[in-house]
Amino acid sequence: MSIQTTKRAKLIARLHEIKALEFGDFTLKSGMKSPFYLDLRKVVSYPDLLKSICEELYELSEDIAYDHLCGVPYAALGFAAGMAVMYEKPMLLKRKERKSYGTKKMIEGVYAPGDICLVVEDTLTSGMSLIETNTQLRKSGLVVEHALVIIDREQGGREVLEGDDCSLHALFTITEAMDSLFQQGLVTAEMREDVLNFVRANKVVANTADTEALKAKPNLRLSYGERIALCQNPVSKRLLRIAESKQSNLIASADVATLDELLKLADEVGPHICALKTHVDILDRFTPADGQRLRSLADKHDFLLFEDRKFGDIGNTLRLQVRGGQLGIDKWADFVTTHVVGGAASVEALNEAAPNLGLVLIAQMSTKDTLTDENYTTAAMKIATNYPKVVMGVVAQKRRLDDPASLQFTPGVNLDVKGDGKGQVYNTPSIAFNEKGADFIIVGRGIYKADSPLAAAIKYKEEGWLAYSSTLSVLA
Ligand code: S5P
Repeated sequence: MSIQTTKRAKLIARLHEIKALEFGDFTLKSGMKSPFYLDLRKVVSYPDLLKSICEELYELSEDIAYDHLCGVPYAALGFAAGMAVMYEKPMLLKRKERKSYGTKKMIEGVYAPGDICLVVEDTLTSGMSLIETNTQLRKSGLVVEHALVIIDREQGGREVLEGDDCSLHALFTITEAMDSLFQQGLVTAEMREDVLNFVRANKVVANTADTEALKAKPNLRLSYGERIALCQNPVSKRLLRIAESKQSNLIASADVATLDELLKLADEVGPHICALKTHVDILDRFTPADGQRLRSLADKHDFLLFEDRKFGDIGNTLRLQVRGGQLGIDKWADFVTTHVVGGAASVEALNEAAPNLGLVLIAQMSTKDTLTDENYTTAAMKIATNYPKVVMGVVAQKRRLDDPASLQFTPGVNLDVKGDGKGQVYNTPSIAFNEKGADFIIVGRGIYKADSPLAAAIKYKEEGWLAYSSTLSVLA
């Protein structure tokens, strides 16, 4: 056994000894029964152990360049502070709640925009608290690309973090911890099996090992979190991550006439949406600099920018349109719509011109007498699945593709009216999810024309989440 292995084995044994890792019959906060319980908060009472863990975490981070450390509150504060003192690394503190007086700062400490922050967490389950910390740090202008955790429970958090562009570095996976305890005679083979079976059966999100199994069960409606691992497009991963953490599948379509109205609406409904859909060519004025103002709001409230440009031309023109012109779409948008009337070549041309933009294909329109018939829609959906790295999914009214890696965006959603007298056909969020196979609903006038766009956004968010939740299958 190498020195390295011995050190790690001792560490896990000591965690077991102080009952930071316990086995038995436990009832979790959720009411669920668990054969083990992990509480690394206890470690602060054992300076020797705290020091060893900090040493190990530091070793794990040796190849990562960073300016600051930040622990996810509260459990990881001791570890981040320990590393900061031992290795003279500046630390930042993230507040759990915003101060109600004074500066209202969420991040305490001295830093500059663009500084790199390494995040530290004790245990990783769903990854949601780490993501919340990453989001706050990024909103404050810091760059977050890596996270250190002590124990990864292997319940899917790694994939959730991937969707947040954050690489995970874990001291132990729960499998490694259980193997080591078993080899040291500290747990029985049966106990090890019980724990590993429990984590496998209780995935918060799917991990990569489940990918094939999930693909083999195409009729299951998977959660947004589970689908993060299946999607190859990085913008899809981000969108799914936001949907899961904000519990919102609502895309607000901000078809307002002026830039000022657009910015006001984005700030108002921002906390409740996963993306803001724009038609910036209908605004009274717009330059790429205004795109950056939208970008700041998107970062502030954690939503993506979806420019509904509906491209539809030959490759050369597409390249000029997406990169040039007065709108500079590729400088600020996260994803865009495109018609595929020009065939797969349009997808390739757009991707070549703007490789970071996610593409959503218009496979089927919501209008009464649309020309997107069965054949067209099927062909468009085929193109979507043929380019999984580039295409996020389709705008459609009916799911014909059972590929959980492909997202369906469904417009034509309104709770109050059935149509607009100009061809638009409306359905409720419930019909969109239950009958039309939507993954995300797009709501325009239902929100921006409402007396209170904020109240309307909350209503559509809640209805959308309820409808989505009722269609979920449990991952077996
Ligand atoms: O088939 C479609 C495709 C799109 S992207 N039907 C649509 O209505 N849309 C867009 O969704 C449309 O351009 C508008 O921006 C939004 C619907 O707005 P609403 O006011 O009718 O909810």
